[in-house]
Amino acid sequence: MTFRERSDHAQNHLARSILVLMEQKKSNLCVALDVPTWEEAVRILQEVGEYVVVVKTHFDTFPDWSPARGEQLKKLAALHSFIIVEDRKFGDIGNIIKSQIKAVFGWAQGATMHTICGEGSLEGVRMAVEEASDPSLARGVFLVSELSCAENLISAQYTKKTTELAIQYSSLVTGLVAQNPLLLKEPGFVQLTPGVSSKPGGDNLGQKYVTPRDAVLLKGGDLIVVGRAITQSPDPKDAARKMRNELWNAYAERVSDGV
Ligand code: UP6
Repeated sequence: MTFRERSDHAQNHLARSILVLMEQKKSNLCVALDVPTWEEAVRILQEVGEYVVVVKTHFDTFPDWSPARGEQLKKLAALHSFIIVEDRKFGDIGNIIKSQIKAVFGWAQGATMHTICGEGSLEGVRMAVEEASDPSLARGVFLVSELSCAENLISAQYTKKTTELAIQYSSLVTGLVAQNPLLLKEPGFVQLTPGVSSKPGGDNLGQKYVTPRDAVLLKGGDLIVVGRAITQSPDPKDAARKMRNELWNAYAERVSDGV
């Protein structure tokens, strides 16, 4: 199915928005905005904004983060038509997740979270969405169900339970952070797949990379996260353009194969 067709199956508003935007921009690229300074972050966004559907942040890595930075991000998102997802990977009890997600929803439409605290944490998300400043805005969470790094501690049972939670809370859940096609029978979810670079391999801290093509065709990724392969390239704009084309071609191949 195409992303457009899948958007009709989405129970979560943010999933629907992302699936529609991917088709509009002909892009399934999410850039991980992992750069050392805010100035660099803004410069990169101005260069790559047109090629990306989602910008993934780690706001707590910016030493001078403030709510004003969030407002600036929102303006850039409106200008270049992208969606902001904060990759804080929250993992606390529902009462705390509620406050954390509510704060992030001031400037981001999506956030990532672990499911280690179970159902209560998703009930916290429900309250955060209901209490957010503009509840009509599309918002949602990605559940971390698998990780890209070597020897991580997530078990098959944990992944299975996380997939079940995604289905149980499908109005709040945008998709899964995953390395395998876990939600093939649930086309309304978006699979966010990191660990991608033009050259397979990894870094010296356990990160593992596959090629853009393998991320889409073997791992079942819909929205593919690329960080350093773009942000540390000598020409981030050109790297983003090439990555967008490569990922979109792989998606087109997948659709034509009927997957
Ligand atoms: N990320 C992973 N692997 C996961 C989940 N999230 O790498 O399983 C995130 C990292 C980083 C980005 O937090 O922001 O994706 C990958 O960056 P890179 O492409 O520079 O390695």
